[in-house]
Formats: sequence, C-alpha cells, structure tokens
Amino acid sequence: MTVHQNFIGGDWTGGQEAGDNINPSDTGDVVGRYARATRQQAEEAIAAARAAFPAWARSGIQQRHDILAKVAAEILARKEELGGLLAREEGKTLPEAIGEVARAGQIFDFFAGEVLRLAGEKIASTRPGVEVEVTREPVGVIGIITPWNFPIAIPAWKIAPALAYGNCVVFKPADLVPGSAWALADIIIRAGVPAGVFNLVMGRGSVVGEAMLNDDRIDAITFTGSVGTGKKVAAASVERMRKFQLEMGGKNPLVVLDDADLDIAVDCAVNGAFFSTGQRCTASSRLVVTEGIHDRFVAALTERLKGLVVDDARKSGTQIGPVVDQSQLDQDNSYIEIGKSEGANLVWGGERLNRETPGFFLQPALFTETSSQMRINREEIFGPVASVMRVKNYEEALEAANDTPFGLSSGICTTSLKHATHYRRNAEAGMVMVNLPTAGVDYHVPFGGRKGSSYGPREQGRYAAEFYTTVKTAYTLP
Ligand code: UN1
Repeated sequence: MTVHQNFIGGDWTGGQEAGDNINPSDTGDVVGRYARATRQQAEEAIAAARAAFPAWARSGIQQRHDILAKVAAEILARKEELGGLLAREEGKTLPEAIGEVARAGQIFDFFAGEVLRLAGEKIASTRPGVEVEVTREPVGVIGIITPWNFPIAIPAWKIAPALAYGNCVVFKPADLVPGSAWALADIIIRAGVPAGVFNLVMGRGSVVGEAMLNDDRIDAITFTGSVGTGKKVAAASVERMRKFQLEMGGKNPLVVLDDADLDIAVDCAVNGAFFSTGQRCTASSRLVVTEGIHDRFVAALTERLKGLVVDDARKSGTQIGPVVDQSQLDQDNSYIEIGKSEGANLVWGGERLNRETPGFFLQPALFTETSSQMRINREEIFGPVASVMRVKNYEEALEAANDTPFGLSSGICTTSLKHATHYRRNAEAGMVMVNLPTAGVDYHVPFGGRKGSSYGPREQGRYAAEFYTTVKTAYTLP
C-alpha cells in the first residue's frame, strides 16, 4: 500500500514510520497508510515556513485570492468523493460528511473574498498635522493543530484565514484521521502555494505537536481538541510569549420550556445530541426540561431514538454512524456506567450493536432524573449520550444551563419572546441558539465560547482576522 507523505518546504517526503487509517464502520477496512513525521521533520517544516514568510507576507492580494479560490472550487467540485473518504475514516454519515466538505469549500471561498477586502483605517491624530493609520499585518508562522471529529472543516477554517492574511502554515492534523487532511493539503499544494508557505506534518501529538509547541520560530498556535492538551498549548505558548487560540470542550445545554413546540424541541435534541454520533464540541449533552412538558418530551424523544438507524456511515439510510475508535467507545461506555452508578435512570440505549461489519456501533443513550452535580452533566463525554434534567421553571432552567465549567453553545426551545430574549442575554456561552440545535453552525460568522471552552479571539468570519493578523498603528508627520 502506498504511503501518503508529508509535505515539507515544497517537497513530499516520507516519514520514519507510517500508520494505518482504519474505518470505524468496518475495522477490517484500511483507508490508507499515512506517514508519521519525526521531530526533525517537524522542525524542518517550521524552518521552511519561517524562510518563506517574508516573501509571502508581501505577496499580492490577487495571488492569495486566486490560490484560495482555486482550493474552494476543487473542494466543492469533489465534495461527494471527499465526503466518502471523510465518512469512511471518521464515521459520520455520508450526508453529514458531504456537508462538512462543502463547508470547507465555502470557507475557502469566503476567505478568498476577504483577501480582497483587507482594509485599514485612517484616523485623525490629537496632534494637528499628524496622520494616524491603523493596518493589519500577518503574524508570521502559524502552527495549526486539529482534532479528529471535523477532519476537513476545522483544518479549512484555520488554514484559509492563515493563508488569506499572509501567514505561513505548519499543519498537524489528528493522527486518527489523516485522510481528509492529506487530500486538503494536496489540493492546497496544487493550487500553487509557494514552497514553504504551507507544510503538512502528520503524526503523533507527542512527537509533532510537542516539536511545534516548543519551537520559538512558531509565532502563533491555533488548537482545537481536548482541555488537557489545550492547557499544554497554553503553558508552552505563555512561556514563549506567543499568540494562541484554543477551542476545547463543551457541555452544552438545550433548555426546553413548557411552551415549546414539542416537535421542534425533539428535533433539536436528536440533531444536537446524537447526530455526528454526539462527537461535536457543540453537542447538546444536557437537556434541561421544565416539568410541564418533561414527560411528553422524554416520551417523544425516546420514541425517536428507538427509530434511529445506527449503521455503517456510508450506507444509505444510516442516521448515526459508529463511534470513532475503541478508546472513544471505552470512554462512552465508562460514562454510561458512571451515570448508572450516580443514580441516573438510563431510559434508552447504551448497548453495543452488531452490524454486518465489525465497527464501533453504540446505541444512542438517554439518561433521565439527572442533576447538575453528576459527573455525566459536568464532564464532556463526546459520544451519543445525553441526559435530561427536570427543572421547575425558566429561572431554574437558566441556572442549570449556566451551571457548568464550559460555555460554548447554549440552546433554548420556547415560543415565548420574553424568555427567548432573556436567555439570549443571560446564557453564559459564546453562541446561543433559539429553537435551533446547539450544533451545526454557519461558516461566515464568529465561532467560539467562554469559560473553559475557549481561549483567545473567535474563529471564522471576519472575526478570524483578530487571531491571524497583528495590528500596526503608524503616526506620520508629513
Ligand atoms: C458545528 O457544530 O457545526 O469540534 C461545529 C467541534 C467544533 C465544531 C463544531 N469545533 O465540534
């Protein structure tokens, strides 16, 4: 089997070792073999990015626009094929995977446009005759470290703005799902980025990630992944006084009030908690339900869960694909046991399922009679497991929704303008959803959270410029 190589300083180069990319719907199916970079190769990539930076920072906006637009066009033209690869390596359903690929293409398209809209400000000085000009400049070499759950969209929403604003990139995708990342890298490279501007270093966090964290030649690191690794990125970055941006966990609430439209509330819960196998940092893992609608909501949701088709990600009709791998499945199972031992009531699911092929299939699980103090309501599980909390009224619902160390996305289902408005203003989260699932966001508006979920400037949309550029204030006496 051919080994998909790393791309360093303008050349495809093999790693010391390579790993198999396994299909979680069928563990006998090897998606491909992918090189794992050594520490030295990671350092070569950083050096190449450094060397390429001065020229790229001064490159014309037309060149950068054209490269990004070309990447966007190829991703969109190949979305079915790339979606198939993504579903095969990560396990989200084919429609979800194709949607994710399209999102990646749209992100490149958005930032291709942003290149042409780069602007500064001219401001009057307090000193007569002096001119003040505020402009944005690229930051330098950006280290990009991405998770396995969005194998192409998250790389796209970090790489596209990095390149758009004139930075060089060292990109380390998740070791578990290098396939979509490699395909994206191949598209970017063929679109004509100059040597050294974009580097792909696949491999382990303990080797490649560590090398990136500990290298002074990286000016900024953007990371999406676990809280534990996020803290390491933060510590290493503070030590070097480098810019960093973290997107970590979530324990997102979906509040359902007595006056909610029951069908909308159940749709939001099924989509938000269980689609993409619950493996989204925006997943609604806590369903906070007022007592007047509680029993009807639980009954309707349980009925929907019974009918969900859990099967091979690429099979037509599948609604929930497999869990990504054995270790994530172990984590999901251990939290299901923790929930039971904490006294929560498992009303549905949590069983390992057998399908035609050996895969990590798990029946979506729903707990009821849970409370804010239970570990299943405080810690991110990252699987198809959700819990219902029964509350008396809106005030208790808001309090429970905010009672979490995280603050990424927060949802409410209600027909009351008063409660929707109050919730929008008082939810302690970076994103609020009214009568919509907590997960599944637009690509052209800011994305990010508060509290333990995020650190640093927002991602996506025009707000991405805050991280990927640095501001210069120039005073001139003409
Ligand atoms: C979405 O819900 O559409 O890792 C995006 C994650 C997030 C992305 C979620 N950074 O799940």
